[in-house]
Amino acid sequence: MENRDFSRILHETADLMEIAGDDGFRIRSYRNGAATIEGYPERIADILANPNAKITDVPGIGKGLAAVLAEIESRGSCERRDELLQKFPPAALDFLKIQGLGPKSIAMLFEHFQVRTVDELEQLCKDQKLRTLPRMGAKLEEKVLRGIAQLREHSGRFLLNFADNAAREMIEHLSTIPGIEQIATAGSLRRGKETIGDVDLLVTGADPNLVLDRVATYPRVHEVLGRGVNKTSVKVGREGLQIDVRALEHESFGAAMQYFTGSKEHNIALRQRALRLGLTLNEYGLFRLDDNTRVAGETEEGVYKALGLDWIPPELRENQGEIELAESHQLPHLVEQTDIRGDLHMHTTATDGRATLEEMAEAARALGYEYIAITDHSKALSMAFGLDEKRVTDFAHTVRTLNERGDLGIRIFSGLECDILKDGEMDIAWDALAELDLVIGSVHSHMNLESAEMTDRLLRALECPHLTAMGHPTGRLLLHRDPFPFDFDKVSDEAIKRGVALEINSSPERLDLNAAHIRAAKAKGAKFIVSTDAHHPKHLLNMRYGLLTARRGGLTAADILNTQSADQFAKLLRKHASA
Ligand code: DGT
Ligand code: CA
Ligand code: CA
Ligand code: ZN
Repeated sequence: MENRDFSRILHETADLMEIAGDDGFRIRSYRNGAATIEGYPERIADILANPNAKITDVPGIGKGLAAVLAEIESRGSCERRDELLQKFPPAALDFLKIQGLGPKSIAMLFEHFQVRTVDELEQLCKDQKLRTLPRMGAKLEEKVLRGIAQLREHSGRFLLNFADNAAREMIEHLSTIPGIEQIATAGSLRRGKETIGDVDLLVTGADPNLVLDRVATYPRVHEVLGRGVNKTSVKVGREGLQIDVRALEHESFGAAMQYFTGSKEHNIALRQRALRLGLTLNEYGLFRLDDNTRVAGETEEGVYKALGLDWIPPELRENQGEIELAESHQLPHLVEQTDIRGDLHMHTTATDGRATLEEMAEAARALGYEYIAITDHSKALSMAFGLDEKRVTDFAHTVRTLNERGDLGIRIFSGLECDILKDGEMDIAWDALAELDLVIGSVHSHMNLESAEMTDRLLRALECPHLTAMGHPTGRLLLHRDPFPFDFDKVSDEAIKRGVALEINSSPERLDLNAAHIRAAKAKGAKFIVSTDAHHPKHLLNMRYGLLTARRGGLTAADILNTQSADQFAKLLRKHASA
């Protein structure tokens, strides 16, 4: 249980209590608790587990909430939540996930229409029934319909890191099977897609029966969905992520990897190409149409080669021009982890991070980085204890001294994740920003502006000469909040003109920019930073997900500023400052 999970369950319970019309004071205490926990620097689970620590010492957590938190820790729910889930239809939690529909409206819908399912709610909107209730109108009906479409898109999908970790654990569980040769990840996970429907694993070498039996004994399996001769599908964990495991012959491993990696669109285009060459491609191999001779299949490279193509990195397999590039040997040399020399976005205990500057520096040094930028929040995020002008200037000074002493074994750039206020003004005065090595400008509030107003806000922010990069530029939270609307073309043009980089935020909840935006901006000459937004040393490892996203966007090391050496990067910053 991470703090985020506690916070989510508290919010959810507060929402359910609001639908039920519970006491407002109690609801507020749940919500305040959720907000505190979300930004709290220590892990709530650790505090609960530590006999020498008191959870009631956390501000805003009284005796009542303390008991609730202990319950959530032990079984993922609490008494009031369970009661309300019993009382309301099972779809109540789905209703709460529909953007634009709050607990008060849901209560009214339950009362007046006795809606039980999302489908029924959809029908009500289509029949224009919502507008017959007080304070509901045509606009809300449209909003709810959009929200329902989104909910359906999101449901049954998982964040990349969640699927990645589940796959890794399953692979470890299978790795001791006698005779095993290879266990590989295929599907959307191998392509590095931002959300994952199910995990696809391929296994060679061992007796298929042994493999499929072993899958079912994985401790987190809670349902075996099906078992065939070479394939088994299971659901793991409370969340019910599906894992498909296929046991294969060595000789068809390459063809199976190719087939099950997808994407479907890429595969269809590839099969058409095979047919034009008098070949047929399936998950067992590449065969001649006339006499069924096997042409390739043991390795993926062999399959692509026999089709007259260079091997295509999985991240590019979306049928967006990669096959043509592979044919003419023009595929980009995509950025790799070893190209990355520093991480440029992270938080410390000065604001809402969980580790000190020294701890973050040590973790980054251990990863082999040459430099990091510390970018704590600015004062608009008062909940996170954001920095004001005085603290910004002091911090810049501290970092200069630290670098002069040089005993951290890694170069530190002084930075700030500066809030872009509603009107596009920077949250911190320019002369204080000028003291820093770099500034990431981010939107954290007023995300519901109309597109034109949001565009103006971002263009205004770009006028600040100290801005180095736009942080998580579209504000999306995967499976949770859509990007805020704005004219991406206009804003990225202006960023390019002013030499401001675009961030690829590697946090698995964001992966912002996405691959399509990256591609479009790269085509116009944009520069990028790939950074983790780490709030804990372990988050530095999320670089992996940002890089997958950068690769899906076709980026090479040359497109990314933090592939430069510390000196080169410092020079870039100075040049930008004096431009
Ligand atoms: P997901 O699981 O929704 O995140 O996305 P994928 O791409 O992992 O999709 P999945 O698990 O349904 O199938 C894995 C791969 O198998 C898919 O990327 C391509 C291949 N595949 C599945 N169904 C078909 C199909 O009907 N035609 C073709 N050509 N390939 C398919
Ligand atoms: Ca899949
Ligand atoms: Ca699958
Ligand atoms: Zn941020």
